[in-house]
Amino acid sequence: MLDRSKYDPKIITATPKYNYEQKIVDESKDALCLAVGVLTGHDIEEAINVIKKVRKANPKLPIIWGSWHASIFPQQTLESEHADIIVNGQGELTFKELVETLDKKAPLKGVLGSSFKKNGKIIHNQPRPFEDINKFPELPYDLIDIENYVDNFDGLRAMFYVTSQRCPFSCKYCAEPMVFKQRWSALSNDRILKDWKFFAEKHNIEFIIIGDDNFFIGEARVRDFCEKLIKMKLPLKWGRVSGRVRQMLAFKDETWQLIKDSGLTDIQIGAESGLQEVLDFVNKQMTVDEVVRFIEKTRQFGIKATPALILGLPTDKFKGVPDKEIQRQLDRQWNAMFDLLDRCYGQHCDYDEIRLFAYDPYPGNPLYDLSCELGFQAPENLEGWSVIRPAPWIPDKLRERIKMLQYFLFPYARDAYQDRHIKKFKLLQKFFHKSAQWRWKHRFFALPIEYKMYRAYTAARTMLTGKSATEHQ
Ligand code: B12
Ligand code: SF4
Repeated sequence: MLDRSKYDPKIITATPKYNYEQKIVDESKDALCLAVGVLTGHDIEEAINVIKKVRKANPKLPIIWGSWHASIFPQQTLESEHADIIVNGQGELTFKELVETLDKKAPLKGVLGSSFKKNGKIIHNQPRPFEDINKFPELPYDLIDIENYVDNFDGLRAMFYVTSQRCPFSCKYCAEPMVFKQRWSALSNDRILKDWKFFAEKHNIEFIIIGDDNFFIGEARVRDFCEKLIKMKLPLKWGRVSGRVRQMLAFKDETWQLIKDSGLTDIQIGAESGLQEVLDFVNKQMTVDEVVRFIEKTRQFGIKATPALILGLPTDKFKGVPDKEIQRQLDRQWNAMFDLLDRCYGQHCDYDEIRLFAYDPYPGNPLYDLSCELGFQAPENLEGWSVIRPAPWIPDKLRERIKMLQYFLFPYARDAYQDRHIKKFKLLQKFFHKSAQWRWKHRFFALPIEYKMYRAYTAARTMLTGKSATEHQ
């Protein structure tokens, strides 16, 4: 967004690939400002560590916080000594204006979408209206070393790409509606495909990982995109795309075929829960039956679907009831999850991945407010948010079971378990596969001896190879 004839912006990604802390400190010495983009959680600790070093090298340098955490907690973030200015919501125009204002040493009052500290007082400017992202200039890829951002996806050189900003829906566990007020804007298809051509031709990128909240908004947009992509015959595939069940089920079969023909490999969906009342409570706007139909649809077109499920989502049934009743609700969620998975995969465990999580109260949404009512202790300052605290109503035993399913049972139970898993110790692998399928079928999870064996086995491998258990999968 900055005028390159006046400013020399440096983009430094926090990656272990190079000593980014030192780079930031060095660049900050004669800079106009340091801006950090920080999610809630561990990012905060990392940012504070760097900022402390920067403050030593250049105590007067204005520090700007942008991205999710500062947008959800503008006041609390600015109460910290580690922040001078925050950007709330869409950052492009606000950041540009802040830099220009700082450069002119002009007052920050009136810079829409920002808040700042003056003589110890916190001042919140008015919000900035959400802007169509096609009005922003093309991304200046020359500012980064693209090789540092190339990922490996199933052996392919992969690049992360975002085609749209935000989401028009309002799930009750998500901060999007609070921060971005259900706005949505997508790049034109021509602009996206120009970037993809550049990646494929200039950087030999073979796979695009889509980072959008919700790629499949507007059937006409999707069709046009796929038709153009097919025509261009680019040597790349795309995937890891998030979609919503009900919206995609409404697509015509020809659209599904186009999506498949354009090289899409997989779609990620928030299946969330097997209990309809939970889906309704979190305003998911879909039914359990629709999830089952969605899995069938993707199977029909040879596209992989990755459902994500959450256990321990609180509802109004958790309020003012004894622990025994909460446990009963958790058991209902557990059983309904297996009922749903049986309907989806009872015949074939032909999934690539099932993602399962214990609910963590992330801030900025109605479910988080309910969590506080249910005894969740919210951190009182910026530093406190470095660690995501667990929901107090989810017992350790359930957390352990969730881990067992996520890391062991679901990966091993799938039909194609051997494709992804290491080829050695075949007998042991076969035993894991059979026991995982048996446990799923009988819903018997006590005495998880083979899970303990698996953990010992992956711990030994991690020690020998330095790779984590998830990397082995
Ligand atoms: C892709 C993605 C990932 C990727 C990559 C993450 C990364 N660090 O780049 C992966 C899979 C690794 C990931 C992991 C996690 N993610 Co994630 N992820 C996303 C996703 C889908 C897209 C991010 C993106 O690039 N958006 C597109 C850009 C354009 O939007 P943006 O990032 O919001 O940026 C705009 C503004 O926020 C602002 N802005 C952003 N940065 C900055 C910086 C400055 C200086 C300024 C001024 C402004 C500014 O301006 C931007 C342009 O308008 C978002 C949802 C979403 N759509 O944002 C969730 C999201 C960011 N993830 C989230 C979470 C919770 C996580 C995890 C903690 C999950 C987990 N439990 O492990 C981890 C944390 C990993 C980490 N610390 O980085 C939450 C964050 C909530 C929060 N309170 O912070 C989100 C919002 C999802 C959600 N709706 O709840 N994630
Ligand atoms: S969870 Fe996904 S679909 Fe729901 S509001 Fe958030 S981004 Fe939108």
